[in-house]
Amino acid sequence: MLHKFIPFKQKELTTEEQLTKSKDFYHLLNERRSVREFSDRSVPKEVIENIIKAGGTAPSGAHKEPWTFCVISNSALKTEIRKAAEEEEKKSYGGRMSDRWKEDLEPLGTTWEKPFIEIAPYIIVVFKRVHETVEGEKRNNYYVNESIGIACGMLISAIHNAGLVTLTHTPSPMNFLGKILKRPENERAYLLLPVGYAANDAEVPDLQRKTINELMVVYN
Ligand code: IYR
Repeated sequence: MLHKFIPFKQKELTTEEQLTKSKDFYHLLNERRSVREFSDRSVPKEVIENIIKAGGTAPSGAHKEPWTFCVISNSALKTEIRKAAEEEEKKSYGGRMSDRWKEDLEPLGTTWEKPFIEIAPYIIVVFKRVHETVEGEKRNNYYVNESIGIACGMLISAIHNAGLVTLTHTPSPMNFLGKILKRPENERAYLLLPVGYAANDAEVPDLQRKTINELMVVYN
């Protein structure tokens, strides 16, 4: 059955406002960096809730919203997750990743050690819901990877906008997360994000982003 449709009122901006707002937003996002060294400074719970709500505004295939955001602040759980993640990472860095892959990671200085999982006040583990069960019947969701990728992008932007830092951590394989967090069988771990403040002595690599000419191809 068709949804009830309601009028859509677009917020009108002047050209000047469009120019300023688009530039300011770009500058804001351009300041975002993946940070690997965290402080244990606490973050208000309501800020985390607002961030999660922002992630949940993402578009999704047939509006199925195929995501669950698990927010972990419990120390024992964080320790358990860190241990399990490092076990997988040790195997990955110790041989599962190709030599080329390890060469590509070398300039970033990443290793199998993931202390940020325990130090950051919050860990968000994003799960994708591959199907729902309606009246006992399995129903697949649509464009799950696209939908959840967009939601994570919005979540990361919201984290940055709130003056916090994060890192997209992808221990591989990630199925230990579903087990530790006792998620239902229709959910698969997608991304692990520590959230908090950067350590005082945190450093990031001096990276350059692609220029507009490298990013954009125009067809007039
Ligand atoms: N998942 C590992 C390895 C890793 C892979 C890529 I591609 C990175 O950009 C960074 C790390 C880890 O989280 O360390």
